[in-house]
Amino acid sequence: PAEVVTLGETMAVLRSQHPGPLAHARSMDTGIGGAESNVAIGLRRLGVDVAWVGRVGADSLGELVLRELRAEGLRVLARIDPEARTGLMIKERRTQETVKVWYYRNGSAGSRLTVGDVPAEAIAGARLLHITGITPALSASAAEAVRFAVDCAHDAGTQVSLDLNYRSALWTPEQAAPVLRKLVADADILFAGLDEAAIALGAPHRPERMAALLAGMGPDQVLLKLGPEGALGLIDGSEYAQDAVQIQAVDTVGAGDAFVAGYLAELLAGEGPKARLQTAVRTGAFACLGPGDWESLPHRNELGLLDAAEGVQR
Ligand code: KDG
Repeated sequence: PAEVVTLGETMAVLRSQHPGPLAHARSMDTGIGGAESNVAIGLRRLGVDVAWVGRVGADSLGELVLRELRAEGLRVLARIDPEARTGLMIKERRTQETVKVWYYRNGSAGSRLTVGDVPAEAIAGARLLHITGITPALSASAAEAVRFAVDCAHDAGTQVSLDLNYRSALWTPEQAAPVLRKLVADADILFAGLDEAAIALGAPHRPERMAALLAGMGPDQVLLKLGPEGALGLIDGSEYAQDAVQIQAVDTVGAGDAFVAGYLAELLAGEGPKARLQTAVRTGAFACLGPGDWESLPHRNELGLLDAAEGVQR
């Protein structure tokens, strides 16, 4: 069985090749993206056996999604939904440093996930279930599917990892807060950015205080992602501060997912908190080095590349 099961929506991605308004882009690159599958790919590249669960439409973009996920070595437990299209995300590189994301995912196949799509046995046989706060925002049936997946994990003693991943295009903080709070209470491992933590808590506080408050709600591992400032962990009652790896970011979309993959891969490998955090900031940095959401994620033997003194390796 897969060591990790994750479920969510993976979309086709179109992205402009050059900075500037999309209205003037004459061509675009195609790809795929989805927070959970980004994590799954990151884990796979670090040696973890992962299953991804989701829906795509009976269309070419759905084929693109499935081909890419399979090519990355994931176990793909997908339903092809003939009644809806595969969701689409467009990335507009407006300036060299800024990317604007546009969703075309309302009523998409991925958002039509239901309890019936959730593989209870695979979750029971896994060591870890990874979910995000995106899926419950997609539809009522997707929210139910996430709840059911968590219940399956609890029944079987499978650890639950949650990334809050608040997306303002999908719901308001007021809508998200109660749903996220319930999920936090059910999670063993929690990942959040500071803004997301403040949404779940109802108000912002100092990072250390937010980590403590979130841990008080249930998870024994709370990881606050601080972007270029690194990360703060409250792990089994001890605090850990981790600096980021300094890089020249091309596109930060997907960095959070990469962080999650790095952390979880080391956790599953039996590493302690420091090693988990060190790999997490490293994989997070890798994700920022290319324009795709996951393509530049490292394989295990590449983790040291960011320290390489020699630019060319022969
Ligand atoms: O974290 C990156 C994801 O946000 C991106 O790949 C697409 O899942 C996605 C979303 O809903 O934004």
